[in-house]
Amino acid sequence: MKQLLIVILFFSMTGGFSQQPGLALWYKQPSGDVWENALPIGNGRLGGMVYGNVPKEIIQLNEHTVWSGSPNRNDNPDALASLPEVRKLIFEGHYKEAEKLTNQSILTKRSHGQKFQPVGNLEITFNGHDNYSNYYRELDISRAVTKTSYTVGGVTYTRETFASLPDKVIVMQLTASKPGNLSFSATYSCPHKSSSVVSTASNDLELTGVTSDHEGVKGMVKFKGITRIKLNGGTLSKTDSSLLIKGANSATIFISIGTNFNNYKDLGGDESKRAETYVKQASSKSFASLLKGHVAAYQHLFNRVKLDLGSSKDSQVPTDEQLKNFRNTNDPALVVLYYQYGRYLLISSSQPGGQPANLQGIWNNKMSPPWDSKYTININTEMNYWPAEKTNLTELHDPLFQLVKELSETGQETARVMYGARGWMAHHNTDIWRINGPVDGAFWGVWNAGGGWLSQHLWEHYLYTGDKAFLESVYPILRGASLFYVDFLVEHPKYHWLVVAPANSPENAPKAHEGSSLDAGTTMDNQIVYDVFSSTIRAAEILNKDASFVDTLKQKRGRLAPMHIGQHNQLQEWLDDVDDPNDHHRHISHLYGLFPSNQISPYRTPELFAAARNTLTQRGDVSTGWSMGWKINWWAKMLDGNHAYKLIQNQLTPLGVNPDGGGTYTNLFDAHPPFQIDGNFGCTSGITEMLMQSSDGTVHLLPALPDAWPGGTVSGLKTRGGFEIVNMEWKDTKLVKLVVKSILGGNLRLRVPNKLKLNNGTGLNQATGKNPNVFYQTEDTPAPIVSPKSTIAALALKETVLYDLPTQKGGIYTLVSK
Ligand code: FUC
Repeated sequence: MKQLLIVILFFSMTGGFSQQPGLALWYKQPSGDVWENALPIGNGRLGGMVYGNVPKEIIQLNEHTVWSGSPNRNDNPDALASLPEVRKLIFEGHYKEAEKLTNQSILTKRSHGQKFQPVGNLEITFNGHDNYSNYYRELDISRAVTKTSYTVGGVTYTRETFASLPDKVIVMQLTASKPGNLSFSATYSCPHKSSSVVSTASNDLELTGVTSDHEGVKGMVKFKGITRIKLNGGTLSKTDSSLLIKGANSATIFISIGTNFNNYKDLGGDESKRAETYVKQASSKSFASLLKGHVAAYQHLFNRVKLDLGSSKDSQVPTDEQLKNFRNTNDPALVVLYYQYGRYLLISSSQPGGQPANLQGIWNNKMSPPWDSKYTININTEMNYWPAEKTNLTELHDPLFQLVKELSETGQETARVMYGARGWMAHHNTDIWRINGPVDGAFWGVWNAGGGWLSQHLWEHYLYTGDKAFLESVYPILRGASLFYVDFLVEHPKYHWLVVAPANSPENAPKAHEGSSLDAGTTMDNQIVYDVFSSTIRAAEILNKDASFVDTLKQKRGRLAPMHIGQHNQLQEWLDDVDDPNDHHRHISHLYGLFPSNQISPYRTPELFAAARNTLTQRGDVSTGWSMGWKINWWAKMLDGNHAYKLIQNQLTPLGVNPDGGGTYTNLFDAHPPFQIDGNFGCTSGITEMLMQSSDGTVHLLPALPDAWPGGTVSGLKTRGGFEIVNMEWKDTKLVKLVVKSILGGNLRLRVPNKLKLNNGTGLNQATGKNPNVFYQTEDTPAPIVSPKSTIAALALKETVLYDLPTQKGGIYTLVSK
């Protein structure tokens, strides 16, 4: 009896089955018919939402290439002729007229982007299981496995499901605690008009379909799903469209999906052969060996980072209750769960060789999902990849690099036919066909920095890894992004800087523009062009090539507009001082310069730093999910841990509680609302930035520690310049121990909250001058122009200690507090 009690206590404290306490989402009730209650699994190629329902289980299925349409382009060649007039109208202040002409002659006349579509559901029916007890379900993110269990008539039924990383299929094992008690039927449902479900002579269940036509583009992605069931005991029979299992001891279900998609311009693959190959290979293995292979491949990535912020009794309730209580309790374990869930979601939705995580990662049950679940590249797609490098998942960045590479191919034609420019460009959206024409409307779509911003991810990857061969291979892409701006920038007739025109500051408009967002030389565009030029210059110098092009870029960069501090002591969003201090718009695009870029710094640009803080305060906290995710990063860069934590509280609030704002769904998906995965990734990045930053010439440790986390440990974070935080421990807000591995060698400049020494007792050198480590070079941000009405003053900063530690390649250094 005593032993039983201990077991029960253990289960209720750890969340039941999960192997690492705290690293499971767990619930005492099934999902019902709410998709956002279901638990996501994925292997980068396949996505599944496991409902854990009892009499009728549903696994909603996705495959990364199942998109409406087929290879297509959507440029509008009329743009070239109207460009001078659109620019003239903008420069003369006729913004509404400029918008009208833009909508007529620049906006696409073809597809506004295609839709990421579901494959269908696998539905598994258990007759007689309506009355059940002891219900439990979980997603164990330490192993990437879901589990559902319940009891009916004295028999305990258990299902374990995962999307195998190495074996390319989804696998579900069903067991009954008493032999011969497992009976169920399985079929597919499919929302596609052109689809069919049949059982085959070899006892498989097959789903065949073709994706939708959309906006004049014919749907031509063919997909094939095959479900195979292997039994231990019992019998398998079938109807024309379902499989029937009777009296088994256990069963293993293999779900395989293939499509004909080869790449954005080629649909010549054989979907049937692919689906058959995957199912054949996987079903020849035992469940135990599939599980073992999957967990090993998953943990190879997941286990690289460990975070412990402590726990409390508030952590020991089901995840939905934790979420409900979070903002009124002290539950650091939910922060850790949410943090690691971001890493779990990236591992599950973005694997080398596959498509990048889209607006919903890889999980979507709608034929017409919000914003087509495509790639919104004026923030959302970039945000998806913010955790990749710093949380030690560098290879998962690869699908985004592939997308950038493909956009640099398709975007050359766009640059040429629409704008008469060399190089390549993309506007604010793209899809699996790598369209780059402007979509949705002039207000949103005529933003020319999608390619520029995305190209910075290539440069960042180099800064983290020091991989010169990679830099060499992507240099033409960086160069092409710069070349576009070399040709596209024009002189502003009033201010005489070189500006992007037409432009907008994503999805926001000054009041004076009467509803038109069009402008020239918006702050975000200026910052992005500055970064694109700077990284191309540095890449060319590192690779020792293109000297005359570097000259051109330096000259042009010198003619870009500097940042402006306006009359409300704000960082100006536009060249004119027209910001409204009561504007709570979700985008604060001009803070791109603060994060992810490093043009605004507490130490190098104190006035801009103060202005950025005012802007953040004026815009307010609660907003859409992703906006709050970005704000966590910004407040971390503001070195204000408590404010960053406040944003975590706002984000980790059940949907519906924040008035006019987003939050989090029961399954911890981020709520814009609707579900968008960017907010999950943004928050994971932001929590990292609270603990460690490496963008401002130093490795800054505990830069934004909130009062809520006085002690903790983290291991495995990566910094620019190839340092790995093997372990960092803090107590009573003091950094007590640090173990750093130097992968590339070079100077490690540390900025820390308190004095440290090497563990052999040797003192550390106080840092002096510029950091000689090439990966820590920062550009000299041009001095801002400050409004005569502004009273901006530098902020007082918390004292920190700066050290220089010369490191050797492969060296491991242990530091302790003094
Ligand atoms: C941008 C944002 C919206 C949403 C959409 C997918 O348009 O302004 O809030 O995130 O992308």
